[in-house]
Order: sequence, then structure tokens, then C-alpha cells
Amino acid sequence: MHAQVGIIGAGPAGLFLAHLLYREGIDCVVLEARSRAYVEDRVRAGVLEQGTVDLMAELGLDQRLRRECMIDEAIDIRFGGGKLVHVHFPELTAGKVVTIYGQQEVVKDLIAARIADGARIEFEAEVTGLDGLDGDRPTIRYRQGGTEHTLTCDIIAGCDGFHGVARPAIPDGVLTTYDHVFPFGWLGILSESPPITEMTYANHDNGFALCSRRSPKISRHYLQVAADEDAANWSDDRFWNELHIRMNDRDKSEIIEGRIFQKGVTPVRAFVAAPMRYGRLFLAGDAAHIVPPTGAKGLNLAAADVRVLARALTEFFRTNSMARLDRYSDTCLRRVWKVVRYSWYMTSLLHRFPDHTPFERNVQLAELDYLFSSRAGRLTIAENYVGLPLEDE
Ligand code: RFL
Ligand code: PHB
Repeated sequence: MHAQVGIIGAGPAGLFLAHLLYREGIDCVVLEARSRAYVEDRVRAGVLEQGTVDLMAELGLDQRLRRECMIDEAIDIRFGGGKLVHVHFPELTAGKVVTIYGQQEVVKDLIAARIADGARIEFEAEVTGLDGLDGDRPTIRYRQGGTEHTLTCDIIAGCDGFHGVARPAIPDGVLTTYDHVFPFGWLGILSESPPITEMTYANHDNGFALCSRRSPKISRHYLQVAADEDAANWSDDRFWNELHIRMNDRDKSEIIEGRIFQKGVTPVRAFVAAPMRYGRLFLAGDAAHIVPPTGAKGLNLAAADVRVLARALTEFFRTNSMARLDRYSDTCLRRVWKVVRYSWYMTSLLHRFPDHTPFERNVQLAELDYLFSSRAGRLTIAENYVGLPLEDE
């Protein structure tokens, strides 16, 4: 089997890339280790920057998003037992907002459209190895239905997430990796209950909390927990009680409790691998970098990467010029590091650090107080939250 581009992974990075290339008449195959149902049900991100919404629109895939999404004009940050920083995006960023629409809904829309296009996407096709990355005919080995297959490509796109096979296929010594693991995790739940009005982050003496949502009937909430915490230690009652405390909802009148139907712990980590390329293999999305969830950026960063990659691949297949592909990694990494910086900042601002001295805790509270009183401080948060402009290439 042959394809101009072999795409490993049907997450947001791989699927967006497949659609961008299809539009340009470039032939690609998407290989996904998991089943369609598994990929479509995986609960993850929910906040889309305008650039990501625009990408759905450009691809003509935003009909359901327009119907079902919710628009967020602001975030709130609660701290100090009753204080509130209100970051209003339109006022601070000349009208910008963010869109709430679950990552799995994006993934469902992109998969349905790919299948409707009659374009190639293989589920339960686990990539087991990559060969010839430094030549001009790289190959992908994968296993499907107990049979080994080989796909020959001009280019391979490693969109297989943080635990994929593409990044580890790069020979030792090529990549420089930067890793920062925060000393806590997030316990996330989905519940059948109407959300509170505003997306609300909290810095409480007991730790960070976040109230988000997926629909007018479904809430998505998170609590800071130990990095190695077992979700089974958190009964529903324990979760709700702690959320009310951290959100300063003392009489439990604000946050409505409901049946919890999903619960899981996520690590809080930043990681960057550079360059995002080896020979004919290009890494995109979580395969190359992860950011702590506090900035709500991972999916948006994956979308930004593949926009750059699709443009470079289009030039390559039209003109045989590698010039844009040669710039791919540098172009993406400029944005990646700004987003890492911002996600690190929000994480540092909002969590309780087990090793903080009283001095460091007071500096953190002073920063929150500063944001409360400074439009400039809130503007910095707002312009990053809604999404920085796409990089010049
Ligand atoms: P994905 O989504 O992990 O997809 C990679 C795909 O590759 C497949 N795969 C393989 N396929 C074939 N062969 C192999 N050997 C393979 N190995 C792996 C996997 O099965 C999978 O389908 O990576 P991608 O496309 O780069 O997308 C990245 C995003 O998923 C991620 O950054 C975000 O979910 C991060 N994130 C958030 N991002 C936001 O923009 N806004 C948010 O509000 C937000 N909240 C979050 C988040 C991530 C979270 N978790 C669980 C890590 C909240 C949470 C709790
Ligand atoms: C979410 O709704 O899942 C969400 C919202 C904001 C974040 C992270 C996750 O910062």
C-alpha cells in the first residue's frame, strides 16, 4: 500500500491534518490503534480558541458545532475566601471569545466527514514501527486484525499523542526534550447537573478547583489531587463536598450536584521535544509537546501545528520544494513555547504547591490581588486564553 502522507493517530491533530490535505487533493491514510467508538468517547478538552473554530468552518465542518456550542465571554478566578478576578474577553481583546465544544464532539465530526468523503481511515490499526525515515520512501508497519501490513509514504505525520510510537522512532541523540512534571494531578468528573454561570477557576488553601461545562445539562469539574491519587479514593460525596469548599460555596447553594458518570485523574505536565522532525517524519500535537491543562490549550496547539504542516506539505507536493517543511519545526516551536509559558503561568498561579514556603504562598496571593486590581494583568490572561495570533511563517 502507498500514500503520499501516512498519518499515525486519529486524534484532533491527525484528523485535522487529514482534512486539510484532502482539500488540497493530497492522498493520505489515517492509521488509528483504537476503535472508532473508543476514540469518539474519550473525554478530554472542551475549550476551543477562535482559530480552531475557524478551522472547523474553513473545512465546512462546523454545522453541529454552531448548533450545540456555548460561547464563553469570561473566566472567573476565586481566591482569598471571597475575592474574585473577572477576566472579560471581549472588553480586553476587542471582541474575542472562546467556544465550549467537547474534544470528542470535534473528533466525531471529523471522523464522520472523513468517512463520508470516502477517504481512507483505518481503526484498530496499531502502528508497530517506522523505517527509512532518513530516506525518501519511509514506511509504516502496522498490525490490523492479526495481520502485519506495510504502508509506503512520501511523508509520515506522527500525530499519535504523547504515548505514541513516532517520537520514540527517532534515533537517540536527535531530539532535545524538555520535561516539567508538576507535583499534583487533576481529578476530573462529568456530572448530570446544570453548570454554574461562568467558567470558574479557584485557588483555595486546600488546592485548585475548576468548574467548567459541556452543555446546559452537563457539568465538567476538576479538583487538584496528589499526582498518584487513585480516583477510587474519591466518593461522589467527597468530591462534591471538596468542590463546594474550594469554590467558596459554603451553603452549597450555587454548585448543583448531579449523578457523576465519569471520573479520572490526569497528570499535570509540560513536555517539549525539539525539533519536531526527523528526516521525512514530522511530529504534531501531543506527540511533540504537552502542556498542563490549566491553560486549556492542548487541542488548540495541535490544530495550530497541523495548519502549518498542511501548508508546508501542500507546497512540497506542488513544487517539490522542502523550504516550508524545513521551517515547520521552528515555526511551530515559537508558538509552542509561548503556550507552554502561559500554561505554566496559569498552573503556577492557581495551584497549591506542596513545597511552597509561606513566602512563596504570599507572593502567589499577591499576584492574584494584582490581577484583581490591574487591567493590564487581566489583559495578559485574556489575550492568551482566547489564543495568540497564528505565527508568521
Ligand atoms: P491525541 O488526542 O492523544 O491522539 C493521538 C491518537 O493516536 C493514537 N495512537 C496510535 N495510533 C496508531 N498506532 C499507534 N501506535 C498509536 N499510538 C497512539 C491514539 O489512540 C490517539 O487516538 O493527540 P492529539 O491529536 O495531538 O491531540 C491532543 C489533545 O488530545 C490534547 O492536547 C488535549 O486533550 C489536551 N487538553 C485540552 N486541550 C485544550 O485545547 N483545551 C482543553 O480544555 C483541554 N483540556 C486536555 C484537557 C487534556 C486532558 N487530559 C485527559 C490529558 C483536559 C484533560 C483532562
Ligand atoms: C474543560 O472544560 O475540560 C476544561 C476547561 C478549562 C481548562 C481545562 C479543561 O483549563
